[in-house]
Formats: sequence, C-alpha cells, structure tokens
Amino acid sequence: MVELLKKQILINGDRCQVIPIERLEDLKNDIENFKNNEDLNRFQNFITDKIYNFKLPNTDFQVRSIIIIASPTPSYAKVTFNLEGKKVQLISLARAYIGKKDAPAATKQYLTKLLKSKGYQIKSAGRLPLKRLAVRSGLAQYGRNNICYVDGMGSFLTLTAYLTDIPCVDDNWYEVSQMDNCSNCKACLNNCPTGAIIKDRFLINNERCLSYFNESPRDFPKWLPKSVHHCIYDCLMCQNICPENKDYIDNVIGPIEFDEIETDLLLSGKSIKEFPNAMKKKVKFLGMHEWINAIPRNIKILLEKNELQKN
Ligand code: B12
Ligand code: SF4
Ligand code: SF4
Repeated sequence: MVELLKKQILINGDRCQVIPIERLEDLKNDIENFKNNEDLNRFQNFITDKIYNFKLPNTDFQVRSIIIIASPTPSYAKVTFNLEGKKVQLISLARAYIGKKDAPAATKQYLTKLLKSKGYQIKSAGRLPLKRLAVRSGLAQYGRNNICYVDGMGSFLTLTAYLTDIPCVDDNWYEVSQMDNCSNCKACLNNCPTGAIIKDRFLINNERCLSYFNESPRDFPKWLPKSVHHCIYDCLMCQNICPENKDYIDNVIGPIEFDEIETDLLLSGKSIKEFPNAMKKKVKFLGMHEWINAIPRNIKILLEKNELQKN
C-alpha cells in the first residue's frame, strides 16, 4: 500500500515519505534534546513549547504511520494593482499550486479519495516540526538557510503531514543533514537582508527574519531599513539566490490583477468577509488571507518604495 500511495502522490506532482508512528517519539526526543542543548530565543521557545504538539489526536482508526508530503509551489507571483488610474506591479508569495487549491486542501482531497477506496483513513497530523520530520524521513535535506530542499522542487514547497492506519514496514529514519553544496556556499547568508542567517550557527535568528515582521501587523522595528521590503509578505532573499533553486526560480505565476475597487478594498484594511467572492479567491490563492491584518501596511510600504525609485 505504501508503494501505491507514493506512486499516486508522485502522479499528483508531490513527493512523500512514510514512517512508522513509533518514530513520533524519536521526533519528540529530537526537539527535547535540541531544546536542552541550544540557547533558544523567545520566539523559538514559543514555537517548541506552544506550537509543536506531539499528542496524537482522537481518531476512529488505529494510527500506524505518518505521511509527510512536499508539494511544489511557485517561486513567487506577480500581482498587479490598479491605483488612481495607474497599474503597479508587485510580487507576492503564492501558497497554491498553479491552478489548484492550496496544497494541504489538494493533498487531503486526493489522499482521502485514494485511501477510502482501499479501506484506509487519514487525519491531519496537526502541529509537528515539519522540516525536521521531512529531513529525518529522508524526504528532504536542510539548506544553510534553515529550510528544506526536495528533489525536483528546490526549496519552493509546502510541507503537510497526515496520520494514517496504513501499516509501514520500512523504517526510514535518517540523521539530520545539510546539502553537500552548502559547505562551499554562503550565498543565502550574504543575501539575507536582516542578518537572520548566522555564520557560525545553523539555527537562524528567527526574531530578525523579515517574514517574522511582515506577517504581523505590529510596527516594524526601527532598525529595519525600508529598502529591505520586496514582497507583499514573507521574503524571497535566501531562496532566490540559492544555486540549488536555479531550475525552479522561474516557476512564477501571474500577473494576478486587482482592479481599482479591489485594490482600494485591500488597502482599506476591511475584513476579508467584505471582499467580493472573486477577490477572496485571489487573496486566498496568494496566501495573503493568512496575514490579512498586515497586508495593507505591507502593500503601502512597497508602493511608497516604488514611488521613491521613480523620483
Ligand atoms: C514558525 C515558522 C516560521 C517563523 C520562524 C522560522 C524559523 N526558522 O524559526 C517565520 C515567520 C520567521 C518563518 C519564516 C519562513 N518560513 Co516558516 N514556518 C514556521 C513553522 C510554523 C515552524 C518552524 C520552526 O519549527 N521553527 C522553530 C525552530 C526552533 O526550528 P527550526 O528553525 O526549524 O530549527 C531546526 C533546524 O535548525 C534543525 N537544526 C538545528 N541544528 C542543526 C544543525 C544542522 C547541521 C542541521 C542540518 C539542522 C539543524 O533543527 C531545528 C529543530 O527542528 C513551520 C511549519 C512547521 N510546523 O514546521 C513553517 C515552515 C518551516 N516555513 C516555511 C517557509 C516556506 C518559510 C519561509 C521560506 C517563508 C518565506 N518565503 O519567507 C521563511 C524562511 C525563513 C527561514 N530561513 O527559516 C515552510 C518551509 C518549507 C521548506 N522549503 O522547508 C514550513 C515548513 C511551512 C510549511 N507548511 O511548508 N516561518
Ligand atoms: S544558498 Fe548556498 S549555502 Fe545557502 S542553502 Fe543554497 S546552496 Fe546552501
Ligand atoms: S526569509 Fe529573508 S530575512 Fe528570513 S532568513 Fe531568509 S533571507 Fe533572511
């Protein structure tokens, strides 16, 4: 069944690995050891203590294994706004596959269909350390930029994990590893606009990561120069420079256009509930709904930057 599952996941353009549920304890121990040996900052402690959850949820099936899936995403999306009679082009990340739903929704749909026909079930695995799981399972390798790389995708991917009652005989569990090419390369470190990637330590300083700031509506810190902003949310700088991504960097989608009314609505800070359906769809496709309270501020900063560059 595991082989059939892997084949089906490949047909859908994704890649996966399956590990026996007993490995959940090892993953938990990994994080416990990691916490005991590293001097973590406040945000890292928050993630390890409050975001990660290793407790199995209630299921009406016996959990036997974990499926970890990598789904390719575009490197970024071109977005056109119409403002005061002018068109302005900005860039955004895009959570969705090209032309499909977002990756977790798409994987859930095709997996449920396949497994139901074989008498098996799945349930979302909840809040696990997904990169660590992907690397430990052999699906991915770390880059120096602290994110994961998967064959055929580079680092432009979304990870999703499911619990299932499929028995897993093969015990895939590998040492945590970094790509060989990182040993002679520091491109991501040098291109990080905020110094979040550290020279002598693998763990990044996530409290300096641009994505940390632009996902939240709180004021940007005073030390953050306006010049670093380049994306409607998150950041592309440690991925677009990476030689391991050269085959995937041109997987760009768009332009996705917001007409004058939609642009005004987006900038007004109104609730997503007030957006017309067609606009909601675009916002969700781009993944902007996840950080919607920060989006108007982020777009305004990019528009200001555009204006300054023109003058
Ligand atoms: C919180 C979070 C964030 C926070 C904090 C990120 C961070 N690095 O701490 C912020 C908002 C800043 C963020 C940013 C981004 N994120 Co994010 N994020 C998460 C989330 C929810 C948890 C990450 C986490 O565990 N951080 C806690 C710290 C303690 O763990 P860690 O930094 O991963 O540390 C591990 C490694 O350093 C490793 N390690 C330690 N020492 C050593 C030594 C060696 C030699 C090696 C090899 C490894 C190693 O072990 C540590 C513990 O597991 C995950 C989803 C999930 N549930 O896993 C997505 C996730 C990691 N993010 C993702 C993405 C895409 C991003 C961004 C690229 C988005 C963007 N374009 O800007 C950036 C990348 C920033 C970066 N360089 O890491 C994807 C990663 C996809 C991929 N290709 O790997 C994930 C998996 C979401 C998903 N469902 O796909 N993110
Ligand atoms: S830019 Fe270089 S060091 Fe950074 S992840 Fe890519 S190959 Fe590794
Ligand atoms: S996402 Fe941007 S700010 Fe964060 S580590 Fe990568 S390059 Fe640095």
